[in-house]
Amino acid sequence: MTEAALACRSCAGSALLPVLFLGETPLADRILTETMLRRPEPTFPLTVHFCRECGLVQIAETVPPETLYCEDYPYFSSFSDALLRHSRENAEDLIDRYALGSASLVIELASNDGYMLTNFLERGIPVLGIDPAEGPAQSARERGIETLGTFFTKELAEKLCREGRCADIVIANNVLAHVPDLNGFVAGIRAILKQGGSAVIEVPYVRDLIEHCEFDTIYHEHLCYFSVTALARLFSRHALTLNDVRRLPIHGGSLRLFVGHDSTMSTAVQTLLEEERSLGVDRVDFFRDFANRVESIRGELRSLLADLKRDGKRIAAYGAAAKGATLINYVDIGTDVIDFVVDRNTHKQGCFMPGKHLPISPCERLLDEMPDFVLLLAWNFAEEIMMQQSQYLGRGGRFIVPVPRPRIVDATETAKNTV
Ligand code: DWN
Repeated sequence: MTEAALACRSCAGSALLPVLFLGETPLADRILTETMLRRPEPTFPLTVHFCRECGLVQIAETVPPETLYCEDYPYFSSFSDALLRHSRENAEDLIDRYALGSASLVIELASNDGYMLTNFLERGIPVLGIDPAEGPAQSARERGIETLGTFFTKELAEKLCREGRCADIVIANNVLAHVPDLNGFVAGIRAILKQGGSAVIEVPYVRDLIEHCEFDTIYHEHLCYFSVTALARLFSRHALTLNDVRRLPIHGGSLRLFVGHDSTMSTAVQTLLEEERSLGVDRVDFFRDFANRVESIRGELRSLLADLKRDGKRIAAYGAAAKGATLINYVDIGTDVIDFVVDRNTHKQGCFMPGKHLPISPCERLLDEMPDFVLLLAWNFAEEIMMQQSQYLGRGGRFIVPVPRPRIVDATETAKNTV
């Protein structure tokens, strides 16, 4: 059963204002097998709120993490070359920036299949992974990365420190938004981080989400949607400081945070805080018209797909992504419109997407069947995917990119973009 948060997940304030309701939706990463199709599929309300006291954007419902990150959690980070490149660059930068070596310890929270820690291990730097999803955790162990198959908590942090395993670097990419006990998680980071160490945390940036209308990145795994304003307040509550920050293009726009025990705050942090104040990201009005823009995208995409189907066009989709599940269920795109979805993740092939039960196939099916259009559900990897599918484009295939507004991309446009 879920519980609706009646208090802010960060400051515990009661001034939560609703800004968007995406309906009753299935769990976005709950890919279904044939057998699971025969059982009722759980759905949960998806309601976004803004906290007027600390500025945190968050969903009200909390689905138990044990339900979300169970044995067959299907998300494996290593299926994206762009993400692997992004992670390697991040690791190499950290090794240089903090002069990491054999006497250092890098601990990653939500280490998935070891995609990130492997870059440190190859350089002889001791690592430890922590991830409750057994499938990805086992993949990490098979590549030689010690991984604790559990959730990160303050208690675990204190236990590791008692065992002499405090961290020079704590990495936490795309996990801070996922934890129900946000304050406990940050208190754990404070406990496990050595003096002079740094927690390097990546989160999707709520400013990009709103400005580019990335409503499909809202689903039950993502409990929070962070601004620098809300993050600075969260860390200071635990005697930590947001020392530095960088904006990144990954996942539709993210922040890389550098958090530590010392109280310095870089110009980059001050600048983003000032920009958020002038834009109003720390006030509910910034989010008010978001719901209207989401509704107009829904209408435009439904009309475009209906027109194409009326013209006898065959449409597939690319990327059985969690964000894709939000999109197809909120926009109501079923097997009457989409014939199949392709995805490189072999754990998802042969299964079905949540809610609309779109069948998932290997990517080769695109060239085998040459659908006229492909709805790009994994739009955050558009460049990588369109390069990979250049043959499909070259044979006249076209992609439909759904956000920030639905648009058709063909070989000529991708050629222009690669110039
Ligand atoms: O926070 C999260 C984000 C960071 O990643 C997690 N909760 C779950 C996940 O969300 P997602 O499933 O929307 O993420 P992706 O990585 O955007 O999903 C991409 C999908 O597309 C994956 O199923 C893999 C697939 N893919 C592919 O088939 N061919 C991806 C690439 C790059 C490709 O070339």
